[in-house]
Amino acid sequence: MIRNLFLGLLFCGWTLGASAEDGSRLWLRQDTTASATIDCLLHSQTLNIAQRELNRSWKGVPVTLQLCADKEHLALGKDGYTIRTDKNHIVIGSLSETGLLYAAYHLIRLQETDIDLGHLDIKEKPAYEYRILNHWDNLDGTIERGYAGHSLWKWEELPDVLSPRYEAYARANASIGINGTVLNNVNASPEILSDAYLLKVKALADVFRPYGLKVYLSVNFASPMVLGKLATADPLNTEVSEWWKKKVYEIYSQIPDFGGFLVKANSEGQPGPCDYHRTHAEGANMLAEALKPYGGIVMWRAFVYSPSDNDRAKQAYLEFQPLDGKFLDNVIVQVKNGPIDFQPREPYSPLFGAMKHTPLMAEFQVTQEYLGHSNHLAYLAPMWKEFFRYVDPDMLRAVAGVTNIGDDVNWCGHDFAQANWYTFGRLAWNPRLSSEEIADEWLKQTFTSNKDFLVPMREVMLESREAVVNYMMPLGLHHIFAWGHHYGPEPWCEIEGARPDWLPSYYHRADSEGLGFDRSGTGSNAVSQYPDSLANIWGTLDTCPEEFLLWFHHVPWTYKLKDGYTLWEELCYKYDTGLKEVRRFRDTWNQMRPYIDTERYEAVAKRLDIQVNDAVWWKDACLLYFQSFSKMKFPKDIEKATFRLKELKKVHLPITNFECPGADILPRKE
Ligand code: GCW
Repeated sequence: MIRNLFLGLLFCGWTLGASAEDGSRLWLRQDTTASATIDCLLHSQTLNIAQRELNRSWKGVPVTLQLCADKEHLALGKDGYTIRTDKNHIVIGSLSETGLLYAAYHLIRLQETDIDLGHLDIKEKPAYEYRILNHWDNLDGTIERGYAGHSLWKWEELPDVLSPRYEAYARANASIGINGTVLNNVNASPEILSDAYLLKVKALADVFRPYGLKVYLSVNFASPMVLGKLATADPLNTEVSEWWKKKVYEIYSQIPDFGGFLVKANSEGQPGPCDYHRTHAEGANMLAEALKPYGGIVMWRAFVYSPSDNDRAKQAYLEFQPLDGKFLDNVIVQVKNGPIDFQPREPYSPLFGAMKHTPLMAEFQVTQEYLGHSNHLAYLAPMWKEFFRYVDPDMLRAVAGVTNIGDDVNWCGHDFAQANWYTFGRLAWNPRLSSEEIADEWLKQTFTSNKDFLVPMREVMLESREAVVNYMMPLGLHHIFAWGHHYGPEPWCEIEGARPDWLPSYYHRADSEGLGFDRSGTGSNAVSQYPDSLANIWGTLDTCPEEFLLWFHHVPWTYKLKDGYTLWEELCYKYDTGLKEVRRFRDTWNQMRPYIDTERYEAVAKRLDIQVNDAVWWKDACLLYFQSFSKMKFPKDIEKATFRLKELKKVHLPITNFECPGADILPRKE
């Protein structure tokens, strides 16, 4: 009853919301004046949604939805589909109902992005079977590294009350082909597997199911001890494996299409098989055996590092590579895109390509933990495409994205952060799409197709990630963030007793000679984990691409770069360029007022102001600090420092997960 009431409100909200531009409608803002004929002989929840979507939006010729089990559609798999014009009529075909739903969204997208609809002959097959969002949502409603409010999941109200946003969430995901969601943080509370929470999870799974969205859970490896009161969580102990089997049985009794488990084990203090001198493979396989009879999978994270003499960038490889071929076939090892941790720029993780006998999935971070939270405009497609330049998409079994979604009205905090959710879905479907294509699609649907808006804003989006790299960590610098919140700069940060690999100086290694982490043959030799063809180039100072220079080398301040500038000068120019770029983004945005609604215009403008101030802060903090080592003068043509190092060292942001004041707490100078 309550559920129906909420669903009623939801659909009414779709209509009522038509003129409000608070960002809540994401890229699904099509109006509702459609009147086309939509035919479908069959009925089911999923097909009804597909029909309803077309009924309310499709303005073209009649459309027929057909389930097809012919050779062509069998080859396209369960999520694939065809869309074809047949005389004055469009036929959509798929092996599955979900495929038809995806096709319906595709057709609407074509209409909304002004594609010629005259002679459609489309064949689609997703690159990956698993296209999964990872929520780092805690059961108390907070979100680890979440910057768009509280968790969407109202655990205290579930399962009785179903927020209308659950269905809106599933709909948005289906519209871009995302088919799985891990509901809870990888730093997992065992409580998620309790009877009470499983009922809540089931309630969500029931809402998501018609949209083709499966539910997965992060599990705590010590759950048998905490929930089952066993004396151990040793994966080779029979009582332990029986406990998991029983738990998995309970889950599937309630959620027959449950997707499986995501596990962070023996990483940053989480329990795991290594606590019992077992390997990651032994831990993963024990869970995989429990899930196997039901078709469930284990996504086992390779994000491991411990304080040791070994370069952190090498550790995941050292631990996982020897386990290649030792995982059961329903285990997928989930590897972050880079070897450290979602930095604004990292080379790809060398594990990709080094585990030929193990299914691997890439973990991208959609939430901007290291790219200005929800204050900075940073379109991440170019970053993920850079990864795919080195890692062949066909080598992966799946992709995961750590989501940026919270209960903010516009879902993601920054209106442009919605583009990163959208992009993750589109690239998970087709990693060969270009950053330009995706930006274009998103801008047209989210704002307007007007060229005077589209062209300049596409440019801003495409340049935005490089700008962040420039004003935060150019030339291969990494992890020089402030302690804890990872928002602002703190390259000087020293905390007594802290793990060295959590401190910026571990990464930048600034001294009177130069700057950067020597990972070449003369240093940690992390570069040797890459194929020889790359290792030779990256490991040699003169041939290393400048974007990775300080990642792989400790470079003298006076070393001459390709453009003739010294390292010191180049560093100065990069920070200065980053700042200028963001100012340009703000100026461009300021001219966009005529083309869009005031509400979103103002919201973005406000955040761009913060971003400009933050870029000043980054530039001043890093350059003034590094100058204390280089002892060299600033080039005359860069902008003068606004702040003094002394005053910047005193800045401690009162940051919460929900809102970050940005450089607003600094004396505002522009
Ligand atoms: O980068 C670190 C984050 C942690 C996160 C961890 C991980 C969920 O700062 O907040 O924990 O990565 O990926 O497990």
